[in-house]
Amino acid sequence: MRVAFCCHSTLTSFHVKEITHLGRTADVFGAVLADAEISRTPAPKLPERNGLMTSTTGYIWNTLYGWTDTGSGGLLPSSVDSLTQPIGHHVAHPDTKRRLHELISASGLIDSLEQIDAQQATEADILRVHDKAHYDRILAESALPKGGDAGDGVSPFGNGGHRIALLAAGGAIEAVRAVVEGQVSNAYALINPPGHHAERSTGRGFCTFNNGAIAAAYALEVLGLKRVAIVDWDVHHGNGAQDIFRESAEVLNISVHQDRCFPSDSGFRDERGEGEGFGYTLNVPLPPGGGSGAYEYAFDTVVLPAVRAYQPELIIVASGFDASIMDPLARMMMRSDGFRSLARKLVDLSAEVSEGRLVCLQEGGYSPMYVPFCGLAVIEELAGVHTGTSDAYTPILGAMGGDELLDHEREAVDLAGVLVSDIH
Ligand code: 9RB
Ligand code: ZN
Repeated sequence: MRVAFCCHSTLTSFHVKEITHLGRTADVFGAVLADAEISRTPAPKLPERNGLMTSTTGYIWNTLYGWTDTGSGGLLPSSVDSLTQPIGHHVAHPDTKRRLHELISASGLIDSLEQIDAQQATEADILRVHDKAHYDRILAESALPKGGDAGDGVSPFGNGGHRIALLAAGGAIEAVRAVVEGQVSNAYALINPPGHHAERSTGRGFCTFNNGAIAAAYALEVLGLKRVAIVDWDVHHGNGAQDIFRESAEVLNISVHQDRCFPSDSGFRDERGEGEGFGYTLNVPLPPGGGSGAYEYAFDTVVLPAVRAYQPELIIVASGFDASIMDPLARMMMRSDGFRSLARKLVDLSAEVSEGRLVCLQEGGYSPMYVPFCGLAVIEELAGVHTGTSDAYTPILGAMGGDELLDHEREAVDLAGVLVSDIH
C-alpha cells in the first residue's frame, strides 16, 4: 500500500500525515504486533510535484541478503593457532540487517514504501568499476565448497556468495533506476553485503563489489547522467569510490568518517583526487567521540555546501549505522535522532539540487540491537512518514550526552570546509 503525501509550496517541506498505529504492542524484539490497525488521515489534493500526484519512497530488501555466510570468526578468522575462538555471530552477521528489515515491517513503515525487486547485476555492470580479474576470482572462489574471501582475509563469503554480492549490486542499480526514471521519489536499498570499501581490483572490509560505485557508474553510463554525488556517512572511510573515481569529475565523493578507523591508512583531507578529478574527492575525518553535534556541523559546513557547489543530478548515500554509540567497530556517539537529522538534511538538499533524487544504500552497522532504530529513523525521513515508533533505547543512550560540538571537532571540520571552494 502506498501513501500519497502532501506537498506544500516547496519541495523542501513535504510531509506526510502521521500514521498512527492503534493498539500496537511495541515489542520490537518479539516483533509481535497486536491489532495493528492503521488509521490514516486522507491526503488532501496536492499540487503537482514533477508531474506526480504522489510521492513514494522505494525500498529494496531480498531474503538472500540475510544469507551471507560470514564464517565462524568474530572479526578475524577463528583459529586455534592464534587463539581466536569460533563464535556464533561474526560482527557483520546479516541478522543485524534482517532485524532492520523486520522493524521496517513491524512498525508498519513498510506499508508506506514501494517495494522494488532486486535483480542480480550483470558482468557488464560489475566491470564498469572493477577489474575482470577481481570479478573472475570472486566467481571462482564462490564455486568452492566453503566459499572464499573478498580480498583482505577478513571478508569471508560462503559457497554461492557471488550471487548475493551480485544481488546487492543489482539492488543498488535498481534503486537508482527507479529514482532516475521517476518510478519513486527517493529510495532506500537495504542491501548486503556492503560495498564502500571494495576497490577496482579487490574487495575488503566485508565488501565484495562496490555497490555504490556500480550504481553511480550505471547512472552515468546507462542512464546518461552527468554528475553524481556520493555522501558516505558510514563511520569508516569510503576508500572504494575514492579509488574508483579518483580521476573523475563526474562523481563527487564525500566521506565523513572517524579518523583512521578503517582503513587506517586512508581518508585524510589531503587525498583530493587526481587529474580531472582533483577536488572531487573530499574527506572529512572526525576525531573519535563525536555525536550529532559534530556530524551536523560537518554536514552544514562541508557536505551541504560541497553538494550545492557541485549541483549533482543524483545523490547516493553510503548509509552505514556504525557511527552509532552502540557500535563495536568504531567510537562515535550518534543516536537514531542524529541519523534522522542527517537524513532530513539530505532530503531537503536533494529537493534543492537534484529534484529530490536521493538513493540510500546500506553499508555497515554492527549493533544488532540498535541499527534497526537508526535505519527506521532514516527511512521515515525519506518517506516523510512517522510511524509513531519510539527509539526504545533513547532513555539510556540519551542520558549519556555527547551531542554538543566540541572545539577540536569544530577545528577538524573547518579544515575540511576550506576545500569546498575548489568544487565547481
Ligand atoms: C584486521 C583487519 C576491519 C575490517 C572491517 C571493518 C569495518 C568495515 C565497515 C573494520 C575493521 C584486517 C582486524 C584487514 O564497517 N565498513 O563500513 N579489520 N580488518 N586485518 N586485520 C588484522
Ligand atoms: Zn563502516
